[in-house]
Amino acid sequence: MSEFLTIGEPISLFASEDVDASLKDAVHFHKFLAGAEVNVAVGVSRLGHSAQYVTRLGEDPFGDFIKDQLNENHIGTDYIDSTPDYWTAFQLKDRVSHGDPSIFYFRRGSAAAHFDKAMLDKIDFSDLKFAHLSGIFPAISDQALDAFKHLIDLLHEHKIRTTFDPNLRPQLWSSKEKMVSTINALAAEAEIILPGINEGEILMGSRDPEAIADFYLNQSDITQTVVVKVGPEGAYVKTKDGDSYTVPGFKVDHVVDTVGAGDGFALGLVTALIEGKSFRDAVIRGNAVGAFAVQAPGDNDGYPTQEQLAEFLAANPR
Ligand code: KDG
Repeated sequence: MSEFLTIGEPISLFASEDVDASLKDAVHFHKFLAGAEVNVAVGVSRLGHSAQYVTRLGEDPFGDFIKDQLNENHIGTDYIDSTPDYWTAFQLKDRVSHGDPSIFYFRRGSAAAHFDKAMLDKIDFSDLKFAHLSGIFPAISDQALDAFKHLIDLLHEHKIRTTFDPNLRPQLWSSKEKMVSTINALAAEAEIILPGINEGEILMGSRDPEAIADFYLNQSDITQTVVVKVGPEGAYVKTKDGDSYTVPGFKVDHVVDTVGAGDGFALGLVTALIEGKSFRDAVIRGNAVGAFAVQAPGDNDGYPTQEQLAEFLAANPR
């Protein structure tokens, strides 16, 4: 088995190369592997840790592309099956000179949305050290939500450490109320929760990092630490025993694309914890991988190797 596992919907991403052109007008696109959870698996593997990715693919060119990408990135595919009945998802992303790009999905009723939870009973949990969960997979269908809850039960049974990133995607939910109540209930099952500051406003009506952390720490005995991502300023950490601190982010001269930075943060944190680093050092690594991510056009193409990360941290000491 692997040290790391995640479940998600992989997506073929067509990222526009035409700066500030709308998706309607853009003509040049580059194809990448994307999907929040697979992004994390890519980065974990690039940093030298074994990773398994759980999903369902369609039997189509996008599914074949994703299989190739997973193999090239040395990500385990033991818990992936495929179906001829549904397509593999894809998405378009525009290229902007400032701010966050817009995304258009082609994913409703996808193969991953028809994930068969019986696959989860095949998982070998023996060497697993961490599982990363995100609010996207449970949003894609009721079937995926049901499978996600089953995976949470299995992770608890096997006493596996978990991170949860709310990753709010309002387009995927039938209502804001359902999104908020489901995401907060799922977050309560995780040891470490990684909300973004903008998500706090939607999930508990606050942009105050401490109030966001307190909400999650008070709602569950399972949650031990909350890390609120505050963008380029870094991350605010609060633990169950009341310890709190802020870890500043790294300055980046030229931001190419912000998507994938949150996933980069998660993978930096998780890999450092797998390696037995302190929580503060894990947050520093999370910030560092986030800084790498925003300098590349795809979601995960900027994530560093061990050598690149070590060089960066040596040149930018904290
Ligand atoms: O976090 C990056 C993701 O937003 C992107 O890869 C696509 O999974 C995706 C999603 O649903 O937005």
